[in-house]
Amino acid sequence: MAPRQAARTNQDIAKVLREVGEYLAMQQVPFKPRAYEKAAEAVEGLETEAAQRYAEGGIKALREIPGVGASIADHIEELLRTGRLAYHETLKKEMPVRLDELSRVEGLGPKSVERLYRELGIRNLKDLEAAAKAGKIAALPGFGKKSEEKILKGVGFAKGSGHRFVLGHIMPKVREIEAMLGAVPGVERAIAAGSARRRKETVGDIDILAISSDPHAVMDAFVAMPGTMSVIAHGATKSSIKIRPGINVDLRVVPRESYGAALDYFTGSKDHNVAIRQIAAKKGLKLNEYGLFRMAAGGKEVRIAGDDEREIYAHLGMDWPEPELREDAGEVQAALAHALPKLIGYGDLAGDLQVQTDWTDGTASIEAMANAAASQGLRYIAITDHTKRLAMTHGLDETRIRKQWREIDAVNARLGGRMTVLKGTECDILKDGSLDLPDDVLARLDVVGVSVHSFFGLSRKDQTARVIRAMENPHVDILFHPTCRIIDRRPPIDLDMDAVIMAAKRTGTVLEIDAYPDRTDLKDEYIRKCVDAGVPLSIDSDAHAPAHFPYLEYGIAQARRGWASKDDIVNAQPLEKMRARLKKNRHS
Ligand code: DGT
Ligand code: CA
Ligand code: CA
Ligand code: ZN
Repeated sequence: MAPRQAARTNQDIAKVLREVGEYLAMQQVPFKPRAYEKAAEAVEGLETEAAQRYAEGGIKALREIPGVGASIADHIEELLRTGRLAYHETLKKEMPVRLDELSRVEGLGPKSVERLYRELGIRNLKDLEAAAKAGKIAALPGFGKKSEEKILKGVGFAKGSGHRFVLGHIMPKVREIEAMLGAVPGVERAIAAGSARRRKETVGDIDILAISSDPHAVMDAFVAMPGTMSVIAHGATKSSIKIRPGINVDLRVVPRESYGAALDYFTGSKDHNVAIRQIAAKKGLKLNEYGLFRMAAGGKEVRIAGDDEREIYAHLGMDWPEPELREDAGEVQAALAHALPKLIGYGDLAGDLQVQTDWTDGTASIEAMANAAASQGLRYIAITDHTKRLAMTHGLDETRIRKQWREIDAVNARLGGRMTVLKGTECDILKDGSLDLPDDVLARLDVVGVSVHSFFGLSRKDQTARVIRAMENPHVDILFHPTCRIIDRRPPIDLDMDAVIMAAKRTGTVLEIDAYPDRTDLKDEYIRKCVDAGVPLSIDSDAHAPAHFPYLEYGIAQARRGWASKDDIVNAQPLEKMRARLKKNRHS
């Protein structure tokens, strides 16, 4: 076997753990796959490198990572010490498929990967594409023509999407770069443009703009930045580097008089740029990354705007569109008609309605989570631990959840009104759409969230019926992470989203925007449909540790990309107003 690269960074470790989970899922081992998946997520979400934790606190520090139990901590130790994991290699030998490639194909779960390998010898994306094109997959019992077409489409998607990065994993780095460049002598401003400024859920690369009186100094500092893997170009006004974890960063130094035009141009999107350039052309103006120009007599170009982005839009007769809206999805027309939405602001959330604690798979106590939320400026949280079907998370049954209520009462008494802790649940939706807790328990909760954690592969018809049945339960307030997608790892479940949105409207069920970085579920286009239909939304962190509350930012970003305003988001409202908008209180 080819020598493995040392698995030392958090992302390397997460990748190996995730693959172990997927191999186990192929072997139809129960529960364990999700435990590995959870551990992978936890490692990826760490603020410090696991290697550093281990160096400082040994195996004990690894066991303290949220969702990492003793045996997985041993695995991480082995990875850190030797760069490999024998268990992973054994599993891989039994099933020599390129999981990193195949798991990116939408609709292709571990069980299908296993069958395709066993029956057709498919090991990688290339094999898969060839087999699909030759009609071999359609011929397999249980697959058929339709799955084959879906797989081919998924292959196309996987080929194109392999090199994008989750916004929430990259934003901390973006801010670091902005701060680092901003501190270089001569730099007046350094800011990220591109998809990062538009807060797209994934970014292909990072585009930074700077104004500086000493471009050489900025460029030299940039290419010498810590974490640089390679320098692709080092020029006087434009440089490009690759930084860990493998993402490219472009830096352009622009003159002050062009800053607004350059910011607008490099923020994009490309389609938005094309649309506003046409508006400029209709007015007889020329817009490019240097400025907005009018043609004077003798063919001379006269700059009429350029240093300020807002001024450019004003000259075009448009209101300034927030970067999150710039996808040529109607914002250009709305800006011309002075009818842009007033988006929810980044500081507008009052509470968080999905929080896990150490009663299940979270790392911290109810009180510690409440204090962490308070320090982020929130006024209330709902404790929503998993229910018993998720046995590996020690999901709560009736007895334990009642016990938890007493603890919540005690915590509330100690918090003295600084923060309110609500009694909630993340109740499992069973295969038939019934719920994992009895109605009389649900009736006593402040916030009932429900979610799918199993049978991801049901047909669209069955999956949609299952989810809608759960939403029809009069005690159910919120559908958590509605599509269950995990970016680059798990395709969304097959739901008829229009039907789900209609059901939400009809039943008064809130749909969640789960802000956990690689979930960001709902995605922007569905949020927009909810906003248009008047379906209430929540933005929740899905925090499993005190450090996860800042993830709310990515949920807000997604909401803004979906044109949501403060009024669309139930937990942007003060406690009593939020409560009044939950189903139980609207209907009883
Ligand atoms: P990404 O990096 O794939 O996540 O997406 P962006 O939007 O950051 O795209 P990128 O990095 O290729 O380019 C940054 C911006 O530069 C883009 O949003 C708009 C602008 N831009 C790039 N190429 C073109 C082009 O050919 N025409 C126009 N009008 N704008 C462009
Ligand atoms: Ca970019
Ligand atoms: Ca770029
Ligand atoms: Zn969940």
